[in-house]
Amino acid sequence: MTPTELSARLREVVGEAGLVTEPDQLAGYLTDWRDAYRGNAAVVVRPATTAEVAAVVSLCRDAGVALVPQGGNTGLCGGAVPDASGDQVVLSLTRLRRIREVDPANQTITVEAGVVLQQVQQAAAAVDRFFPLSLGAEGSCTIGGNLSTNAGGTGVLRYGTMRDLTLGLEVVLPDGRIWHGLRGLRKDNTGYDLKHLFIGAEGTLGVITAAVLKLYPALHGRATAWIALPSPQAAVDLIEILRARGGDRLTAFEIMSRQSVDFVLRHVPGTRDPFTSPHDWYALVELGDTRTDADLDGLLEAGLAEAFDRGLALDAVVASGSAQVAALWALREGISEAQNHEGPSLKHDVTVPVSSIAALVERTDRALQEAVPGIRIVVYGHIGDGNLHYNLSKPVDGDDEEFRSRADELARIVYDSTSSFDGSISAEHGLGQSKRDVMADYKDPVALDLMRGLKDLLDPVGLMNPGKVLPD
Ligand code: FAD
Ligand code: 2HG
Ligand code: ZN
Repeated sequence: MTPTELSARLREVVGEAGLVTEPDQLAGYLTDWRDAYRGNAAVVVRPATTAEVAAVVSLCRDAGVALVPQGGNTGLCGGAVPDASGDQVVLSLTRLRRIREVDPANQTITVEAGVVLQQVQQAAAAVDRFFPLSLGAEGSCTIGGNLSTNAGGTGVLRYGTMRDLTLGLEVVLPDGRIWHGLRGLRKDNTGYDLKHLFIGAEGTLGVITAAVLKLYPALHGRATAWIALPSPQAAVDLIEILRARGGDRLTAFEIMSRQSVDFVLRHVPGTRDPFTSPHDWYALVELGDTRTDADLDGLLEAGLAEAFDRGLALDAVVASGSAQVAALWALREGISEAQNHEGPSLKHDVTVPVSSIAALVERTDRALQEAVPGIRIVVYGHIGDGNLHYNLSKPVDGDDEEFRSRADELARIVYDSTSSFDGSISAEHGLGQSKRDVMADYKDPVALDLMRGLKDLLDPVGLMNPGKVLPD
């Protein structure tokens, strides 16, 4: 089938509204939001139903043309961007945007892959329920992308990752068949749990078209604090204090280095330092409760008093009112964007056991400063999950190109250090194209063999997102 014939056949399936071929309209699908990865494609196909997705997959399989699934295109590893050949077809799922069912008694919501995360949160709130996945890109990322990257974010500490929030999936397989696994069951021991193959697969094993997700009771009470800390170890100790006092009420615990906060204060309009003098580390902590009359401020203040007594906290502000809560979260959520204003951001999304966090930071910072004196280390993230974003910016007077040319060497330093604590080189962003080669050096070889075997079983011709996840 020639490319023109394939386009004509695809148009028959998805209609005029479902096909993009004009270069100016294609552009947004061919690069990621940071413009860190660029690819090429002559066609973007946008089916609106699961049956259309299945027909598109079958057509592309028959034509021998590879597909690159894409949701909100907010991923950080280039997984949704096609390669440079121009031969791949981008399969955008953003027209699959129906919320199929909300079942408050079963505490579930059934949504299609293209529904934006924020819309799921809002639909849950409308029935006095809570969908806990929360991340900076929630206004534009999609449930299909969240599932395919097994997204994490700030609620993992209490509620887990997307893997933990999913009960059932509907998937179009690379051979065009539809797996109807959309069941809202908390218990189902009828053999292998297939949904976990597709969650976190970054579009390499099939196309997720819908999911049954877990809901939780709505949180009606909330307390938020911004705390200055002397060290990452103090943050780990403070988590223990707050867990001992508040149990599951601890819903978020984020850490930020001063460098990270400096970038936000410099580049994000309207932000300001809650304290009068700078500190080396900060934590943003949140408690939540289903009851409106729970004294969460009191609980937080008692935990902080213990932390001050033990020298674990140096200063703190407990937010009064939603405007202050939003202002504190802006200091955290602005880091990713702010760093883009300081030249190339070399991103490393690593995880170690929480008990090893302090030693990881000490060892990694020292090695990085030795390699590039003056390097600006933008460490922050979900410390309660052992997950730090070990992002790097060039020294103040450094040169962009020279810094970029050292990316592999600096990544090795971060990953070797992470590995020495039995950690992972991708905590929550996935592998995409940016980390797939380096994976060969850090993943257990037997695990890699099994992954290749699964890929061969489900996608023997390599139709789904080739060049991503699996090293050559
Ligand atoms: P895309 O970027 O479009 O795709 C991501 C991957 O999934 C690609 O490999 C793509 O091929 C595949 N894919 C997409 N849809 C489907 C589908 N339906 N079926 C099969 N494969 C599919 N991530 C976190 O985990 N935690 C965070 O805290 C976090 N914060 C972020 C903050 C910002 C400001 C930004 C920009 C990103 C952040 N991310 C975070 C990255 C995160 O991976 C994405 O935001 C989100 O999960 C991706 O969703 P998406 O719809 O944009 O997917
Ligand atoms: C976050 O936690 C995201 O803010 C993005 O995972 C991290 O931009 C990054 O490196
Ligand atoms: Zn993160």
